[in-house]
Amino acid sequence: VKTFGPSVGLDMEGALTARDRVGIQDFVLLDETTEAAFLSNLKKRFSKDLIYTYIGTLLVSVNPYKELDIYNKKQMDIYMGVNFFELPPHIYALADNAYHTMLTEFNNHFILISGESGAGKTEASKKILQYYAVSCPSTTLLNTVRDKMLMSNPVLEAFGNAKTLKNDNSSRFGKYMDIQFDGQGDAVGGHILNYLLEKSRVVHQNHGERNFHIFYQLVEGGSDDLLHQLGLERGCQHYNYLTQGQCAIVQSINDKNDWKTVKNALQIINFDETHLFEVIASVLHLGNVRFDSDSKGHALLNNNTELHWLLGVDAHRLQEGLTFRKIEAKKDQVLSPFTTDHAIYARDALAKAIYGQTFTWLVNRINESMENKDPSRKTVIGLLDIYGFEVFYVNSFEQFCINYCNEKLQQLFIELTLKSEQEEYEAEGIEWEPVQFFNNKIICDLIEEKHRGIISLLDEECLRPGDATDLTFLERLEEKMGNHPHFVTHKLADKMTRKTLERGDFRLLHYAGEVTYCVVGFLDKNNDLLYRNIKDVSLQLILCQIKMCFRLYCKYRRRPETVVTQFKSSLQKLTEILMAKEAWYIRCLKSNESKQSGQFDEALIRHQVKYLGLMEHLRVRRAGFAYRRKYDVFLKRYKPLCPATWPHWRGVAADGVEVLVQHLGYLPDEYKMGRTKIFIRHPRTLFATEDAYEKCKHELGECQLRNTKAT
Ligand code: AOV
Ligand code: MG
Repeated sequence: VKTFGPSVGLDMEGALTARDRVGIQDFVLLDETTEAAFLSNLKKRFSKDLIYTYIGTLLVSVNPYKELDIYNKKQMDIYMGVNFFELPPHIYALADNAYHTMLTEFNNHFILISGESGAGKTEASKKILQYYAVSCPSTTLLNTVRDKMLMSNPVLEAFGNAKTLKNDNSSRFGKYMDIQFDGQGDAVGGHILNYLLEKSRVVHQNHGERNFHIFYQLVEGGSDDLLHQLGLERGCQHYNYLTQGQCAIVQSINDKNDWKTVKNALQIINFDETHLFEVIASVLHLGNVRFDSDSKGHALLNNNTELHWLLGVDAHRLQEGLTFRKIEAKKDQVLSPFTTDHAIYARDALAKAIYGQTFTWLVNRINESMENKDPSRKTVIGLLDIYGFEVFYVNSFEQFCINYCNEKLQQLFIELTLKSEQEEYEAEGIEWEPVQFFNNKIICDLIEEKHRGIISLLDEECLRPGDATDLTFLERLEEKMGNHPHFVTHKLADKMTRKTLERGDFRLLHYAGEVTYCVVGFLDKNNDLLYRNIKDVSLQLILCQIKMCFRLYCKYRRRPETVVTQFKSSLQKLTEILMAKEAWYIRCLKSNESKQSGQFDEALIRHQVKYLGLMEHLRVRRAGFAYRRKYDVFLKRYKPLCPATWPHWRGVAADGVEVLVQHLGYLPDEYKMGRTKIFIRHPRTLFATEDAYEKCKHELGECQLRNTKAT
């Protein structure tokens, strides 16, 4: 059971007058729960580089876009094992509390980190991992597990993150990492589940965006020998797959240095990297394969194409796979020639498949290296860091999946916060009035409901033989969803703008804002099919290069489930994993759109505060009882305030608390005695008590107080 309530933190930030200086460090203690007061407090703290604020046990974090000197060993030591409310809010405090609760209660936890693209989720998850790696007790043996856990980060970021318009290091895959601890609190292993990598980025990047970091790191940072061995030239300008976004070189990114970090990390995880980079190089070479067309319009490989760099692949088969489709007619196999468009499509599909498989393989290898070899009892803390909600000028299938995922996490948050609050009151025998939330279940249903949701319609179109296209999918959507309050049809848009719209898009009113999705590519991306003969080639390539486990590919022999349906079931499984654990929340806010330090864009932040449901969360926290604390903890802190409890209370803690609060003059309506905790309705009651405690502390002297506490 958590033994803390809202943080008062007077110890570090001085007496209550500090509220004016640095704001309130727990929103629960704000005098009024208006949005204006909320924002003003956040802004005040942000201006002092205080990026963390609590709402009870939830941590709100505002991206500072600059390095703060608050993430070092010294800070870690300060937070280790200290009561949550006694120090200024920090991500270490949350990490530490989850850890100690896990140890004392021997149960599983997870930390849900949410917020839109660029809000600071990945940074937050790294800080937490570092905290556990550095602060937990250690033995030499286990250090290797920790190193591997830490090193998995730069590797996965290199292969799974990329520069987007929203974030120079944007996660393009979802990641859930279990950190496993033994009974002593030693980190003994780790396991990663990865979710839907944005593979389309391998072959196409929008203006101002890049491919995955690893490609640039390799061609910028790789040694002459390595590049020579892989048949690569130095510099990204030589590669089609690296230059479409026209921003291969970015100021904020140092590919050469990052290359060193990744190489070093790969060594620690014990990788045979050469083979890995052969595959990466193959993708770059593939991207440079060009096609001409013959007099009949059929695709021919351009003369200058050097297929031998696609190491391990029979050049003839590859050429055939890229320019012909193999059709099986009865017992015969017929080769049907491609147009150049088809050939490009086949080439890109192959590149995406190779990269996607390599990524999966990489995650598996990292998991093997972090595996807990000792199966004795263990508990876990799960860290969830997934791509945040994103809206671009043009949004496609990828954004649809990413934003759907964020709807699901918001849904989980709503259910768990409401549920846990309700359960706590119930468990403690306290009556309460629930606060109304906007429940985004309606949007989740719109997307994922069986037989009726957008995903079902999309799959139906994907599986329908004949003339299904992206536009027929759109027509079906309009037909079935036209009246849904969160689906905007063109017809409606027409009426409003009085323009004739011939757009291939639909609009969803997500919990976090409106997004217009362009349907072009939805069917293809959802099918994610590889022509059969190309599939054989890619299998051969991957088997040769990284000796990939054959099982992985065998699954694809049957017609696979569509991409979005696989994603839907993986999210369902994730929800189940999370629901079985105790939750901790970090809500990350993006301070401005231009990635500038010191800029607090009030409108942008207000919007996020709204859709993240922070005000409602605060109200729920305050509606019943803003503050709660276990009897023994409450008594331990405030017992000097009452002669009957000072210096010792010999009876049951609950009785001591009752005597204490009677003495302090708490009115009957102001507090409730639960089964194990005291619940206090208004923060001001606590403030008064805290004030009295501060005064008393001065009078008694720190020393005497501490000695008596210790006994
Ligand atoms: P995200 O994970 O939430 O976006 P990141 O964690 O990658 O966002 O943060 C984006 C950038 O903001 C980082 O690269 C840092 O430059 C800066 N930043 C974030 N948090 C901090 C911090 N605590 N201190 C200093 N700088 C920070 V996305 O993955 O795009 O949804 O998909
Ligand atoms: Mg991220």
